[in-house]
Amino acid sequence: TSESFSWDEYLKETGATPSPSHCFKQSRNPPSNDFKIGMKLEAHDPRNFTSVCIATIMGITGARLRLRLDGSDNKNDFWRLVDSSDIQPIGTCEKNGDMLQPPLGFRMNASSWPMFLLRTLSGAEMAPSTAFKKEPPRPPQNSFKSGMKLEAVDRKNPFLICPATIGEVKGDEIFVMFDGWRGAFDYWCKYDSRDIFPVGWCFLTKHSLQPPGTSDAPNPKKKGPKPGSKRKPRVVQSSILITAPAAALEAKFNSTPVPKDGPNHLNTN
Ligand code: MLY
Repeated sequence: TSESFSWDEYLKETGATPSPSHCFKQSRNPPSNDFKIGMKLEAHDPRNFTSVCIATIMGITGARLRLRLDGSDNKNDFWRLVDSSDIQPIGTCEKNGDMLQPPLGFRMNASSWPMFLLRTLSGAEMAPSTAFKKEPPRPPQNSFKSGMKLEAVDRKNPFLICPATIGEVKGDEIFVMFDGWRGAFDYWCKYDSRDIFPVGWCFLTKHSLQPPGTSDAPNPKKKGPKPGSKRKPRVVQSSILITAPAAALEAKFNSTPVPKDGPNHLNTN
């Protein structure tokens, strides 16, 4: 269960190191969540980012808000950190000389938007500007290293934050691998994504943390390298290794490129 998951024990078990906090575009001491369910604010429409819409807070979880765009359905809720630059107090849009837009998939006829807006805002409890926190600066460079642990939003189930491992680093991107889920939920993202957090973030912000999955948990019967041991090279036993020149071997074994240390080969145990 999630209550029994302990990073301390898990890090010992896996012999892994946590990603240093300076790797993340997250506040070193996490912001408090001063919002309340039912409050309204302005948010960029995640499905149409140039639109600023009215959103209602449907839930509060750690330093995150569960948001629903007014006039949208209940199938497109999304989550934002309290220090996200995607959210702002009501009135910000108008102050900037912009217009509030209906969400993509507005339930009603577009012509009813002005009246809908008026009604949705009248008597609404507006989130106070003090609840919005400044977005932390982005780290100057990608300092993640393959094998480092972190906590990451499961983008297929974005209400969940789970233990994960950096599988690969490529330029400004990192491959986030969910521990124990055999790759089904893994994704590439920018190193400065707001969906990734240092080990301990959930504990500090009182957000629930999922335990790792069990599909590739350590299994003594499973063949393969023991946790912490180096992977054995693949074709060492072949007799032609002794006689064939290096160039011929290259041609024979490298004709179909296999990504070295690619995410599908990495054992997270
Ligand atoms: N019941 C869903 C949820 C999986 C969640 C995986 N996350 C935690 C990486 C499923 O099994 O598909």
